[in-house]
Amino acid sequence: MASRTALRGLITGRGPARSAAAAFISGARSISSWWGAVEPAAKDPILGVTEAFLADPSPHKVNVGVGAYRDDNGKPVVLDCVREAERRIAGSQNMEYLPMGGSVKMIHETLKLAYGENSEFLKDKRIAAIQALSGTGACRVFADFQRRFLPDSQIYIPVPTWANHHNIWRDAHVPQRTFHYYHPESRGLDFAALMDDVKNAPNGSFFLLHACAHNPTGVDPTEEQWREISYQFKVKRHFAFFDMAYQGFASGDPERDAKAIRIFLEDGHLIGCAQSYAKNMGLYGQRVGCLSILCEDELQAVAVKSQLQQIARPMYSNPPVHGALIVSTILGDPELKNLWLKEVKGMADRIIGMRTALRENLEKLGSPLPWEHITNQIGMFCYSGLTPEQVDRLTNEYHIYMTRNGRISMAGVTTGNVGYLANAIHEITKSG
Ligand code: PLA
Repeated sequence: MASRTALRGLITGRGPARSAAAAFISGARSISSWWGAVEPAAKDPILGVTEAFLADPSPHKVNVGVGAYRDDNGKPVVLDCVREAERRIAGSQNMEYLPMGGSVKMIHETLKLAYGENSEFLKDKRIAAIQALSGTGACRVFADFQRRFLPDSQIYIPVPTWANHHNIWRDAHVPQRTFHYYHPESRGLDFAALMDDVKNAPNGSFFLLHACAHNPTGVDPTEEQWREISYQFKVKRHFAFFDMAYQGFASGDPERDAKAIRIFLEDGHLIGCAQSYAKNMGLYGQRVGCLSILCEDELQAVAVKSQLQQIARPMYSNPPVHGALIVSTILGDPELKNLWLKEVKGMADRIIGMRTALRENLEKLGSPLPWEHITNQIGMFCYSGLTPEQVDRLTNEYHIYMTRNGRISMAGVTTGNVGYLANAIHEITKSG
């Protein structure tokens, strides 16, 4: 009714109809201004690289931005064990909701990977765990849980870390502190500074630790260093939250890559852990992962799990079913599990081979710079030491896409592009 009067007012431009028209227009303005203050968000430093890559028409373009595994032809990979699991599942899967906490079978198999096949904690039902929306979702639910039950706590995050860690704990309103991790001069671990930060943090602080294949640096503590870190955590009664997004990608063996966690367990820590099947099973878009918290006893684990579920319920209600079924089908069958282990090793080995190839290519070109860190670092990434300006040149002049912190996703390097990549890096670094 009001709008009809307003419309007439607009047409005739007279009398009360005219003011009705004015009111309508200003009303319309206020409606359109609901989102008037919204500015475009900053581009994501990692996923924004993929967007830019996709928009580039150059036939020479190379994407070594996001940590997504490619075969030697640069193609995304669906693992054979996943294909076989899909074949077995086909037709038998219903589309019912999973319970709020997710697939019990998938969670059980996943916990065995982190805590050990014969873990006493699993037998004693001391681990509160829910299926999570991959590693990101696991971290986020944990951060919300931390905020809800220990609202005065903070989280210590390594420098540098996966950029999204900052967003996750920020959005959960948990204050962030940092601790030393990478030593730029040696391109290795700044162990002394790390230990100082652990010692100087208030007793009972929360620390975020990368369980293996640290992103973005590719630098992990040695076993001995992990033991010292664990010991000091015990002295200080700190809480270790392990983000394990690359189990299998460091050494090629998921069991070996769980070593840091096992050391903390041996030392009697009550840890938290985020696990992801994005990388090690190639289930990126399926969003399968697990959040677990080791508790004092079964009773506590039941309580903690119920609260984790309660955090998930208003957020996404329950997790997706298909990826979880793929995982439980693979890990629940010894033959398929063996095939998976072989395929994880295959992916890790191809990356290690590409590290050698990239370094050799740079050295053959006569690069005056040291490149040993390419082969010393482990996991999916090489923290090259290239500056943001040099990365911009790689992108603008050579159509090579990577994050501006100089991180190269070795998983995107292939026999076909390694020469081109090495040459471009040499061209932009040879003058020093
Ligand atoms: N934790 C770390 C340390 C990661 O590097 C990533 C993914 C995740 C968690 C989350 O992975 P998920 O949610 O897919 O399981 N990091 C990627 C992708 C591979 C990304 O930024 O989302 C990366 O390129 O750094």
